[in-house]
Amino acid sequence: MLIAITRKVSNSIAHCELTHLERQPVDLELARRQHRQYEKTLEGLGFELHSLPEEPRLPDAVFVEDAAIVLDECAIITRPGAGSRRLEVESVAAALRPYRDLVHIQPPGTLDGGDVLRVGSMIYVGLSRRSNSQALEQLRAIVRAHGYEVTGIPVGGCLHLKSAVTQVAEKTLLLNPGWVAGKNFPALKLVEVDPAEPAAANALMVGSAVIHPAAYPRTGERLEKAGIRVLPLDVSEIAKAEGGVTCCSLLFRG
Ligand code: CIR
Repeated sequence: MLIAITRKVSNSIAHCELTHLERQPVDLELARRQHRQYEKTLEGLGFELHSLPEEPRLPDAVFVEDAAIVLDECAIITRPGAGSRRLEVESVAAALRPYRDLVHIQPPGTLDGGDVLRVGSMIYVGLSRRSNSQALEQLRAIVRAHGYEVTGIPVGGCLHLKSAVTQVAEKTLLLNPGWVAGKNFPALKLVEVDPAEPAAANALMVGSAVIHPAAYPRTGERLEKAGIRVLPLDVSEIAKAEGGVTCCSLLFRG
């Protein structure tokens, strides 16, 4: 059974954390409609949806990806780098508990799920403003027994590693070479974002297709040319909160 954990958009999303973007008004109703469409797309792709209730006092709580890393063998509950986001993890942990043994990142480690890219048995961890080397070492110790190799990747110019690079097919990554160096991934094929669309590297791989923001059609074309089926979604309001399509779900086999 394929499971998707999501969480409804908070009515306080206008007070979200922003690092690289100027604050712009978020249309809350539109954000909720776009998020519902995202959830429906996942349902249409065969995921059983666990849509958590809104957390009105946690503006960024819709971005459930940052609260956990779900592997086949266990789930790692993060300690988000932004203090305002630390309370998001407990409800995500509760939702994951029926499916996985849970292990928690401990202080002084900080880790956002958006900085964790798993490709097969490789786990790449972005060393960003949100995620530090103490958390990387903890993660390495947790997953070693399960056969994963953990590598730190310097990230600059964007929020998370997965703002800069995501997996779009078994051996293919979509990447913005200005934010993360392609040489970090020598064994993988790379598709670069269109230079006019620097924020287009965040795609959500779902089976043989990817969910990708409709705002980045040129990069969408590059993906199609590489033989990847693209499902464009309008996520304009989520993007104003510096979120992408991976951030809004945790996808795993139940
Ligand atoms: C934040 O700055 O934490 C949120 N406004 C956006 C988080 C996006 N999450 C992600 O890319 N995984």
